[in-house]
Amino acid sequence: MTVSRRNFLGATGAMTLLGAGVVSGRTAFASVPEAPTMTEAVMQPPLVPTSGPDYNPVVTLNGWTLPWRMNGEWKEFHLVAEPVVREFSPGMVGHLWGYNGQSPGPTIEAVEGDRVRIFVTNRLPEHTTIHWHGQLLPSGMDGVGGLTQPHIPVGKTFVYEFQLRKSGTFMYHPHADEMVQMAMGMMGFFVVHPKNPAYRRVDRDFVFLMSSYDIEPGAYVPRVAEMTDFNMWTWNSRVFPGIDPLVVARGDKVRVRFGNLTMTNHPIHMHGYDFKVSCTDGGWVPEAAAWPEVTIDCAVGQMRAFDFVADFAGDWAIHCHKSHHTMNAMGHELATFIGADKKEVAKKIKRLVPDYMPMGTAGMADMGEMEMPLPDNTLPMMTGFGPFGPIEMGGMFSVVKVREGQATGDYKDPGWYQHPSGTVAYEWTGQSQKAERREAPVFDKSQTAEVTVVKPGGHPSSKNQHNNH
Ligand SMILES: [Cu+2]
Repeated sequence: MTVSRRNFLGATGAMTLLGAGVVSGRTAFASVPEAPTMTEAVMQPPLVPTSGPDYNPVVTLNGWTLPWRMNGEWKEFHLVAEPVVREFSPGMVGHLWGYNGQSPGPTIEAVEGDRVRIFVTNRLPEHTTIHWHGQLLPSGMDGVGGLTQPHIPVGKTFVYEFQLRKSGTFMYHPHADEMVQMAMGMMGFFVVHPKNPAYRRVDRDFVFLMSSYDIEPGAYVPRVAEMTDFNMWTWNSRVFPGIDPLVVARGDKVRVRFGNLTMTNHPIHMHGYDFKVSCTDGGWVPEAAAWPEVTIDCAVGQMRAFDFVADFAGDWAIHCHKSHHTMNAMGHELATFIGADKKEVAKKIKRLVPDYMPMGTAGMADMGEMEMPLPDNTLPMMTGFGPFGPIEMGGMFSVVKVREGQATGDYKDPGWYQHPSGTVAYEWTGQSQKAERREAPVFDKSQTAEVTVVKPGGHPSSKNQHNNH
């Protein structure tokens, strides 16, 4: 199989293809294939195979597929582990580690039965390896530094060779100084297509990896020692509104595949449809056993794929159902002021801080539209504007855009859905019923409960004991 160089170079992003592409016949093993690199977080068109077994290539949200060359019966790829600058969403970049210019690295696609030879060059400041998560391969190709191979030293290139024994949904990531290297964004998708191109074939096939970062407002480098308190919840190291929409034509068979390399689980929920869970990193779920869901949880270190037929036109939200994971960096440490009257306190603060504005007394929705000065290189907590106003989301959120007549292979954002008249929720303008409202309970000092404080050590403290006399 060969890469269509023309198709590849016709891509929209700024890609530097350093002499890679088609190499026919046997090349001397001494030559390492060139390592293409990507400089922008822009979704590239699928890399359509022009020879060899046919398959429908995947689309990587805000990403791209790694070109390869044939060398005899080997399909050769070249990954370069290196520091990268990744834009999370317009207005914020992270200084991460990744592969070939981006985090995550480029998606690797191949076909069941292929022999793959993957060159890995280490341009990080420390050693690394790559583990091929989910692949069935010789133990010595499994990429666990110290256990199955020596680590790849700084500046060196190692070669991994194995045959792809089954099709499915996989990923790659380092197995060396893992806490640091994954917290810095080192990971990539690895899709193996079935040998039979008709098997479980879909028209559009989207992939993304979930990763999380702790980047303090104003900073650029993630705090790698963080274990639980992340503030950037990403798909392919992007946050809403920077995540590509999933654009499909009405009637398409659609697959969405994702993997989780964060430190917690993510229940991925899609609106407007029920779908069938079709594949995990363990393999295909037999069609008769694929179970229906509208939310599928993806635990740490797992991959899930679901399929649906895009029968219903519209703009359908797709997001993690943990509400803190659909928020961006600013605001996670806000106190709750719902129901509090902050007017008096605001007057006092304004004497000291003239810009101060009280927020959150009716909820936090006002933050979706607020424009207040932010520190450099950070994003508001909730953001993104739709045709009806602020969407009040961030983080792991995107939109499945199902459109009548979207051309095959066209992934361009078609804009907002034009709802047929009479199909949008509307304001009631007729006569209102008098609403019965409960008053908030009034704090009554005469009803104060008596409390006896018992200190550790056992006996009621005489100081804190309530005196009834
Ligand atoms: Cu989540």
